[in-house]
Amino acid sequence: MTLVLYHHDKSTCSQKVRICLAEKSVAWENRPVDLANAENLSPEYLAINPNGVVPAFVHDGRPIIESTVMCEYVDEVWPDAPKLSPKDPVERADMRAWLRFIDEVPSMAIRVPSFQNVFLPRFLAMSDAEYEAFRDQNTLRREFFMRLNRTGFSDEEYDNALLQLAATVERMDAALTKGPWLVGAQYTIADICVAPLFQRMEDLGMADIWAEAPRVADWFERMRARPAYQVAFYEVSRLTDQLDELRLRPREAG
Ligand SMILES: N[C@@H](CCC(=O)N[C@@H](CS)C(=O)NCC(=O)O)C(=O)O
Repeated sequence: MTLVLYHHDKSTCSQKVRICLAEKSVAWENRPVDLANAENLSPEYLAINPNGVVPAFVHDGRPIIESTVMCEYVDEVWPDAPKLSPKDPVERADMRAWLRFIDEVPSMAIRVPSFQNVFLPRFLAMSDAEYEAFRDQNTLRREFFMRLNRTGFSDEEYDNALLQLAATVERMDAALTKGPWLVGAQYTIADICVAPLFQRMEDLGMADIWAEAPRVADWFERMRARPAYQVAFYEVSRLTDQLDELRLRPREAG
């Protein structure tokens, strides 16, 4: 059985799948996707993931896409311990509701400070025409790049993203009263899927978002202490591992 992982060191969606694979001790073949050179939009990659995003994996010749789905797949195909989904249908539904929320709210919101504070110089260096060509080649993300508008998001959009991240922290802090994990006693895919977003917020200098949420702070420490987390966040996989490439704009990152 071979599993070929198409991913990017610093992509939060790739990081969650890497944590999952490490929890299950699943070996994978490494296929880095060069996002800076739009390899994700090459015909070869689109044949694996028609959405043109990372990650994806090919397991025994079959492509599996969507990071959250990939995590559930790994848990189902490698059913041995640790089991990362509750057996009880109510708890399982709770986990899946978290997964949906994580995909729809904080995973979308985190892109705003990431692009605004770190990835923007790449677009500032483009002419309007170059930017439009770049934006239009990716149908699924076109609307996002319309809003980024080459020179950065509006303050309104930026503030809204921070509010969504803060609301996520608040919801997690309430859920963790039943802790130590998001759905209670069992560590699940929900914990795995949201953890890289916290790593990203910390790397963006935004850790004070959970300064008033001690249960979340403790949860993040528990998360980080897991050997699988260390495996997934190998050297060069965090934004701060390439500090010289970072161009943080402190205005917003507070
Ligand atoms: N819903 C997708 C989202 C994947 C996604 O947005 N991936 C980003 C990296 S985290 C990407 O590939 N971006 C392409 C780019 O930056 O050009 C998933 O969870 O797999």
